[in-house]
Amino acid sequence: MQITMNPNSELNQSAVNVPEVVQVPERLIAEAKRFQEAMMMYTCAIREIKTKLEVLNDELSVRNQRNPIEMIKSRVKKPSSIVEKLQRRNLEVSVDSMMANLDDIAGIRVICSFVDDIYAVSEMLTGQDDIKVIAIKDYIKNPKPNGYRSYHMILEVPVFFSSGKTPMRVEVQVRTIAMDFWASLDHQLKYKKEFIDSDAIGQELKACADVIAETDEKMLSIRKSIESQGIEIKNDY
Ligand code: 0O2
Repeated sequence: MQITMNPNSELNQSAVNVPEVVQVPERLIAEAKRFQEAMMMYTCAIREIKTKLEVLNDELSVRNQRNPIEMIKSRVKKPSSIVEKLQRRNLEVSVDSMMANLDDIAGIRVICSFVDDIYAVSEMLTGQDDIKVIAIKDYIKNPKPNGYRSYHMILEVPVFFSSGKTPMRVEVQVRTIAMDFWASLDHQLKYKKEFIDSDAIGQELKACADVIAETDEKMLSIRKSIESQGIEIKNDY
């Protein structure tokens, strides 16, 4: 079958108006490739730390019949958040600047059952001889004024690529299920703060954070009291 085109048809007119192909500068293509490569490297660094955490959890669950880790979540920071953070700090927006200045491109969130699990897991991880601790912020012993609680670590882990060993930084946030529940909702509600009485809401959120912290403490003391009676605690899921 042969298809013929009317030169005056609308379809043909729009084909005539197709814009010329835009030439993307070589420099931009090279930077985009470097960005893609950097993201791959951060993803691999996440995998290294995640494996270490999973090994610890498996070992402890066999030894103690109880998993200290409920869940592990991870993400690489979105390009828009990277640009926003670099601009907020008045830093150059480039791949080199991102890698030199931002420690939270790779992020892991570890959700533990009890508060003492947070410190046990964190110590076991930082005690490994290939892990370098860059910074620690204990927002559990020193909660943020808004009530935020979590244990933050910036760690450096060696990742072996074809070109050799590269130290990569990963932010690890460790918190209980209850702290995670609060932080997740706080994160959502923050976006609406400009439309509401943020002072009153802030106080209510802080009050919730304090109740949650108290509950975490109570749950830990209940577990200890059960253990002191020689009763084994199991979490099978
Ligand atoms: P996202 O989307 O979770 O990655 P900065 O990163 O410059 O804002 P700093 O001192 O480098 O601050 O880091 P800090 O204080 O250790 O906290 C960084 C991360 O902790 C945040 O990342 C949040 O994930 C979490 N966080 C800190 N404070 C709060 C809080 O009040 N509420 C909640 N829900 N989370 C908090 P990002 O990059 O801000 O966001």
